Amino acid sequence: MNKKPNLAIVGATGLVGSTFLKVLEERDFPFDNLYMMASAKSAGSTVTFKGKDYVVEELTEQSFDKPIDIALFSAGGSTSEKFAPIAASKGVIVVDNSSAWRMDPEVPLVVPEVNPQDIEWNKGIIANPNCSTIQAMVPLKPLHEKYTIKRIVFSTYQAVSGSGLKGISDLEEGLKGNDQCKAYAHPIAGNCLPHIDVFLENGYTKEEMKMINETKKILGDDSLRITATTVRVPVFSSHSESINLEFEKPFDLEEVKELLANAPGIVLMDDVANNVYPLARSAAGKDEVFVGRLRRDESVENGLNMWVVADNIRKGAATNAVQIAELLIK
Ligand code: NAP
Ligand code: 3JM
Repeated sequence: MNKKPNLAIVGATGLVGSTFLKVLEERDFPFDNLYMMASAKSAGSTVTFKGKDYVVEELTEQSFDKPIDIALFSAGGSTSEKFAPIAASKGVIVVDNSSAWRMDPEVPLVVPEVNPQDIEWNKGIIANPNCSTIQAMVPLKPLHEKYTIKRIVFSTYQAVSGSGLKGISDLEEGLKGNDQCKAYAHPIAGNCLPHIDVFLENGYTKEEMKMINETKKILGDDSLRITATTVRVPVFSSHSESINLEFEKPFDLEEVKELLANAPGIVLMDDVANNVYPLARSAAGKDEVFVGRLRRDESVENGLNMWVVADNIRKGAATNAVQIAELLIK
């Protein structure tokens, strides 16, 4: 792209949308015109970007008739399902944060540190993976390249901000003793809910199947054996994950630490003698993926355990999408 792009933010009033704006501003993303879009509910309201007020417009089938180069979508799956193809048909490149298009074989699913080359075959829609998948891929990629992963066990501890403003409100109210359930089937305060997104026929949740299927697509390896349990916990920001890996090849633990410490987008925090390991509260507001508690799984031949934490709204959603947009204008 030679000129500065025209941008649209779809879902600009939401939690992810407002974080798009924060990240674009912090990274000084170049743009010419900027359009803010949301539902009819917030049409006419304003959002501020770089000190300027922008009027939010209702997303309609005509929204992309004006010249727009890149649209960052975070307005839910059904909105993306309907409007991403309309935008793409008008020459817009959509970076979509929902699960609507991720597994479509015509749509690249991209984590910039892992598979930036996949952006090239986009046909107008590029999907941002699920938050839990994104933070896992950043450390798994260099390990898979070097030692060849055979099997993965994901166990997640996910923040309420992943459920948008309703999830945050359920935890805030719950901490005050009001067990409201706007986002969840049960009170989240004082609980761990082994239930994220809907249950499927195989007994897994959709969130668990997103992690399994998206991992295979991003690492380009359908033979990987993967299982997952995803859990919502009473934490406001940042998802934590226990990841258990089994490799084809033997590894040296010190070499693994060095590999991860030098990989892009990772901060190694592994000094248990001084109680140093990744924590949700210290990862909040950051763009990197934090990795620690590295230790051998002594129950199998080439097994490794680790603890991986990242801000689910930043690297898990907005930052990853803005990094994709940065690759598009490079
Ligand atoms: P949120 O705070 O509830 O915000 C939802 C946004 O979508 C609001 O701006 C809302 O506009 C807009 N919207 C809803 N229905 C719409 C419609 N029919 N047309 C246009 N805009 C509409 O939710 P959030 O946490 O920001 O999440 C938004 C979406 O991002 C999620 O649904 C999910 O698909 C995706 N997400 C992805 C990840 C990830 O892992 N990559 C993480 C979190 C979320 P109004 O103000 O007008 O209601
Ligand atoms: C994260 O359409 C919806 O209700 C959105 C559900 C949702 C998703 C999704 O499936 O797109 C909420 C939070 C995600 C996601 O990243 O997969």
